[in-house]
Amino acid sequence: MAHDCVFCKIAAGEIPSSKVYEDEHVLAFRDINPVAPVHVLVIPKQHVPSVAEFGPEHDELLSRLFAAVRKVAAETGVAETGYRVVTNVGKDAGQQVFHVHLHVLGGRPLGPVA
Ligand code: D5M
Repeated sequence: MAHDCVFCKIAAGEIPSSKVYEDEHVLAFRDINPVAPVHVLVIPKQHVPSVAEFGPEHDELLSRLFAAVRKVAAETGVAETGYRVVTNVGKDAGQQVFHVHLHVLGGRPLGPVA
């Protein structure tokens, strides 16, 4: 667990969240500031600052994250209508929380990617 990481604290249950899915390695919870009717964040419980730090040792975790995305999509209904998966890396992308998270967005037509 990284010191002062809000998503590590959510993963540890120290900060409450609106959980959508959880297993031993991954947690999914609703974004506090949603930009779409469905806006869920899928995070590894392990602290990794961004996908830029992923290496071959994270291959299994990456697969688990996308398995969780599919479960979130089914659970929230957007598997039927379509959804977008986004992850921000660094300053120009506007990354605010430096703990890997996949935004799962859906529930309305999303338009072109920025
Ligand atoms: O997105 C970081 C996202 O994390 C942003 O959409 C708000 C969300 N966030 C921040 N704190 C919380 C808590 N406590 N619960 C739920 N969601 C939260 P980024 O990709 O880093 O710009």
